[in-house]
Amino acid sequence: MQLHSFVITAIAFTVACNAQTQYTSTGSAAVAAARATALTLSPTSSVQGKTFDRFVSIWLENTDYDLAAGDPSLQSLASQGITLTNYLAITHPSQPNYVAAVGGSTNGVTSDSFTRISKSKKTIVDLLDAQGISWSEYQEDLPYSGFEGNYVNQNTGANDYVRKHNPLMSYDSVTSDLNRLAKIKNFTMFYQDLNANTLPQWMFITPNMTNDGHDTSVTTAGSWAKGFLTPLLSNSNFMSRTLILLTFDETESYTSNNQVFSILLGDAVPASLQGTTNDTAYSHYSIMATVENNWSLGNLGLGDSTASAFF
Ligand SMILES: *[C@@H]1O[C@H](CO)[C@@H](O)[C@H](O)[C@H]1NC(C)=O
Ligand SMILES: *[C@@H]1O[C@H](CO)[C@@H](O)[C@H](O)[C@H]1NC(C)=O
Ligand SMILES: *[C@@H]1O[C@H](CO)[C@@H](O)[C@H](O)[C@H]1NC(C)=O
Ligand SMILES: CC(=O)N[C@H]1CO[C@H](CO)[C@@H](O)[C@@H]1O
Repeated sequence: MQLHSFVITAIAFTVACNAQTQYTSTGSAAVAAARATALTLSPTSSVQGKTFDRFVSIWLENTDYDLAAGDPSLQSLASQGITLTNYLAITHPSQPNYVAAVGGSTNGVTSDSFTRISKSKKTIVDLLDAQGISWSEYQEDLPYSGFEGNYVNQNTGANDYVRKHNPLMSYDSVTSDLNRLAKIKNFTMFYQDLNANTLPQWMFITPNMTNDGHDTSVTTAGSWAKGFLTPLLSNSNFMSRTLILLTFDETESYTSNNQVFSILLGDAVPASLQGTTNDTAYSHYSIMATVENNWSLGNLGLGDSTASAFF
């Protein structure tokens, strides 16, 4: 119970802060107190899937297809996987794309503002939990597991971790459950889980506002992605029948058809398909469709039920 009250205190503080600062920051004293007691969980499982036993989404930000396709780091990754040449994001701006990728619908979200989606709305984690498939999110610079606000770089004040890029965080069906909040973790925990061989079977990875290209450029985002993934591609604690989707939340341009550069990577990609392209029509809803198909999860009857799966 003590833990619970700390968490509530942090939330109350965050919301109070919000009124003055438009949710850009949370006081470091409250963060330090909550961090000391925040519940963190790293459950594992080994449910065999049809095509893969682990699925990893990694999202970069706001880049038009041609610009991403021309980036040398992304080209280098693409040469090791399958480039999806007809993959569309769902909408603009960022947040509804993230929300839709785990819930099969934008759930009425149309902006990047702080939002909460009714507890009655389900997500992919309801389907994963029902089959005992372990999951976690890894959000770079989230100050502690389950933190519900935004967090700026404590030295520079720059945007760093943002709630709008955390797909599960807007769902009350996730945040009302402390055991679920405890699986929304940061990169410190990612490397701890990697080294301890306790990574889950489903994960969503969001780099910070520098590394995802949002506040920088596709050059930074591509170079981060290549640097992050290269050691993982040969680490057996990460790579064991693993399928990785590297994509962008949306295009920068609001007048294009929202085609985003997307690559499938990992040892679940057959060697014969490495360095190939695939022009099947996919969207962010294909992420859920792929996972649901692989583990026979059923679906939410939303965007996930009509989208094509990658495999
Ligand atoms: C990441 O989260 C863990 C668990 O809550 C926390 O102990 C750690 O301090 C966090 N790391 C950073 C860099 O904030
Ligand atoms: C984002 O993370 C990198 C390390 O991966 C760090 O160097 C950078 O300062 C972070 N960006 C911000 C705005 O804190
Ligand atoms: C690519 O395209 C074909 C349809 O031509 C599809 O059946 C196949 O499974 C697709 N997926 C991948 C990841 O190659
Ligand atoms: C081929 C196949 O359907 N494999 C597995 C998919 O996932 C379920 C778990 O939900 C397994 O029971 C299947 O064997």
